[in-house]
Amino acid sequence: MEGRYINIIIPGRTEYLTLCEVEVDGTLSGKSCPILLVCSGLNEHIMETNVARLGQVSQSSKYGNAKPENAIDGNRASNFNQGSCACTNNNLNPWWRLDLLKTYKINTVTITNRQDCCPERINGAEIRIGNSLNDNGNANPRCAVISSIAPGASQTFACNGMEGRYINIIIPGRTEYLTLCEVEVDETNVARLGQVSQSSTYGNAKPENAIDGNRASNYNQGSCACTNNNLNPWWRLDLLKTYKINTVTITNRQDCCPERINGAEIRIGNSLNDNGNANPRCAVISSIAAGASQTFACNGMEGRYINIIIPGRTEYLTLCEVEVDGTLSGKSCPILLVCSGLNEHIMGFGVLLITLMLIFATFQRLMSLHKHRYSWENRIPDTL
Ligand SMILES: [Ca+2]
Ligand SMILES: [Ca+2]
Repeated sequence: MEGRYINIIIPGRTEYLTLCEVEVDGTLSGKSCPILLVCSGLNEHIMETNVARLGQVSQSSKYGNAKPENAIDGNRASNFNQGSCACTNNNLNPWWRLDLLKTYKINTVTITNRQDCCPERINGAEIRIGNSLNDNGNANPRCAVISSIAPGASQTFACNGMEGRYINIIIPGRTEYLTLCEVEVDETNVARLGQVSQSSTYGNAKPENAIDGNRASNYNQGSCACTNNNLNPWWRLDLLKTYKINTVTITNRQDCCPERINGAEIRIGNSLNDNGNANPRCAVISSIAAGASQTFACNGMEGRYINIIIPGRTEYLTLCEVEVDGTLSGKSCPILLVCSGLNEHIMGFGVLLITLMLIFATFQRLMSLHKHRYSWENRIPDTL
């Protein structure tokens, strides 16, 4: 059922209406793509969290009605006349800024370019991420320089966990219009979807403290997991399903003994042999500076379990935060990419039709080959 309003009413009766929680599972209307729906049915995690829409936006100037909010309205419509693109005037160094109101770890920024005119205007634009408002936020560290984006296309830029409250897009050193039809920002930490355990627990430093979304690294802040001083101490995250792991980010304790983490190994796999510590190794941690967060690339290693173990040593294992960037395995949907790129109802349906026609044509061809061979094999004895 489609609708903007969801009412719950007790009709025809004088009554108290008490609702302890109302949760709604739905998708935005008018943006649907038949193939997208098929794929999103396969994989609920393929759609990563877009935190952009939680923020507030501004831009250096506004062309007509092309307000900055149009770039976070959840609509990738890329024809300017559809009214879903933000656009500045033709100014020097035009910029657009998203204020996420608090600091996020940004994995990717996806930008949808205008389709109906002048896609080259975006060329050279920079994505800046950080916590400073110096130069309106344009002086923050740079995630990417956009060389070009095809007309109407959505391109994703990896920012590898850069942290910041502000995300700016600026065209530096040029008098230009800055047009953004949609900006999506993903902060994905699948660790928080899992369940955790560890070889032993020191005091109240329970394993959950390493996935509480808080990197606070002073032990007394109560956000670090810690084992007792045991041989081969380990911590395990069970993601409940198999994921392809891109990176694991570990935050080390700040106020004492950062060297305890040295030599710890990150293990990823589906086996619980030796509590999961026998799974393939993603990395050996040589050291992490006190209070620092270090990211280890696991290049798509697959597994349900992520273990961190200090092998061959009696030690405390202290983890102030473990963040995992990954996607659900075996459910990847290439059609989704095609479809989300086109993102129009009719185009999506067109792709579906073409796909069905191709499958049908292939089937027909196979059948005719099979028939041909069958009749040929039968005919040989006759002709001989
Ligand atoms: Ca938009
Ligand atoms: Ca923590």
